[in-house]
Amino acid sequence: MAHDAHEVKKEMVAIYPKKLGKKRAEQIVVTELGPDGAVPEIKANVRTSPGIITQRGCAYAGCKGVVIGPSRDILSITHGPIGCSFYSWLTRRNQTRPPTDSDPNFINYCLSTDMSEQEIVFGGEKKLKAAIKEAYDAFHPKAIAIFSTCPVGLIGDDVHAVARQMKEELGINVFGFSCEGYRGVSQSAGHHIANNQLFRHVVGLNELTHEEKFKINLLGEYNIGGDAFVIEDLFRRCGIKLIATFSGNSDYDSMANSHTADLNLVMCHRSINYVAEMMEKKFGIPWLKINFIGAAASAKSLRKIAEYFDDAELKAKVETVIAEEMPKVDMAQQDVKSRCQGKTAMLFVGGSRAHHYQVLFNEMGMEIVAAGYEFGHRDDYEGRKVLPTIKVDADSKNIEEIEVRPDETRYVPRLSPERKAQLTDPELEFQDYVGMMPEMEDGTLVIDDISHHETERLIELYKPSIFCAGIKEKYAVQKMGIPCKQLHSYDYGGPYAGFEGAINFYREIDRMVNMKVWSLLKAPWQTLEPRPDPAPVAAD
Ligand code: CFM
Repeated sequence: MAHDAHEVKKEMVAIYPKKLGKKRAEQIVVTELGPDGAVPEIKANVRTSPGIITQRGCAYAGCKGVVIGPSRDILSITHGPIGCSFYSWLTRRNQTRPPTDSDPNFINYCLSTDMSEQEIVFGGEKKLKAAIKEAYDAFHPKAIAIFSTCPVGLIGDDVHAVARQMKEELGINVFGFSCEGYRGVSQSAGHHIANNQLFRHVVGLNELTHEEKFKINLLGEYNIGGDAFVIEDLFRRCGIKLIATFSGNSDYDSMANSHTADLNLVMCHRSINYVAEMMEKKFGIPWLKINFIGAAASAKSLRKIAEYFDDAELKAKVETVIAEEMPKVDMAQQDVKSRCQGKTAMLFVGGSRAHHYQVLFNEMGMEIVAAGYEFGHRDDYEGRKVLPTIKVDADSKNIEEIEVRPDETRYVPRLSPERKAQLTDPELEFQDYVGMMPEMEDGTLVIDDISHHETERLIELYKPSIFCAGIKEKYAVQKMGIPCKQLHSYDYGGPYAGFEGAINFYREIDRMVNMKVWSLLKAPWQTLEPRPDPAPVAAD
């Protein structure tokens, strides 16, 4: 398996036409940590080249499906053709648990204006208004969110004007999102659009106060497979008061109340860093990057929170919880290591999990041979320190940047300048994210927006023990004789967060990489003639 990653890269891009090969070569790098902690530059968050078969989704998916979708009592209406709505209906396995059976929970519903030829030609605003009215009469929600699909932008329906009118007419909060699928190069654009509108129309509307000492929000945790339930339980046991999660297992009132917290924890940096930054500017709430994927990472994250609040009692409670959990984790680790040590994994998923899940594989003694994001930006790969050097291209300029100023009455700095100055240890990642690449072994391949051809070549060359991706890749990969774990939906499994989740994950991966069925399959490279070497083309 000893492949030279540089050679693999050359070979992978050699098959492309020259211009495409040059672009892909900038999106494929071999990790190498420089003496000053610098990593190679990667090209990311750029348009996918047509025809290469990408894993990416659209801006509507990022806004409706990812950021707002998991919230249970904001009634979501898709303004667009029925297909957009249908394919965003319960596909993400984001779970929710209303406090009682009589509390609202709209997650099971799928509401759409079912836009058709009539509206495309004569405009859809009338139909949208009628849909909002009908939805209100049926559900009486506190808030209604309207999501724009591609045709809305093309024909010029003004969802924001409709939202304003209906807000006045119904007396509830109604807001729209200009998240047409084409708005950006991937779902990442939709995250930003969702963040902006949540900040503008929800955050800060509920002034409920709390007596508890350690008040936090959890940003960028979407409760896939029940992850948020596990994390909530850890907070409860440590005496940490969770005001709001954006947006797993969340409700409207808690998000509206989130400005009363004293710390924002950022789990998925890619999808929610904008809210963290804006809340800091407007309300003075600092943020901290944490990761509850992996047992060691969970312990570290709890310790970071305790360090931030600098409270002896909290520190002691955190240590008690870690001490209660770690023996079970250690036992499970020992067990799976005996069968998984030295096995290899590849992770190509999203904008944060390709990084976070490396921790779990390492805890099992497994090695990461290649990883990449679908739609991460350079800061997710190289760390936020590269932010000032990122060139803002026309596609990014399309997405609104809200100008935020300190709130006249509600801006309260949570830390003294002296205390802030103490929180500079890079390990703490206080208002910082170090990114994926600095934490990877030298010589590992990092590939942004991987294509189908590259996926196949990687598998043929490295024959990894497991490939992690999503439903679009799963069966293509498995037909090659390699087990594929879905890291978006977790297949039918989870939770994988926290200590309990880590044990679940070890067992699942152990089962998958040691399953005998894979050795009985004949993969194409075992039965077909080897493909001829492509003509060499300069890759670098
Ligand atoms: Fe964040 Fe996510 Fe992810 Fe993401 Fe996603 Fe997801 Fe993901 Mo699928 S918000 S970037 S847009 S961690 S839906 S819960 S699994 S691609 S790595």
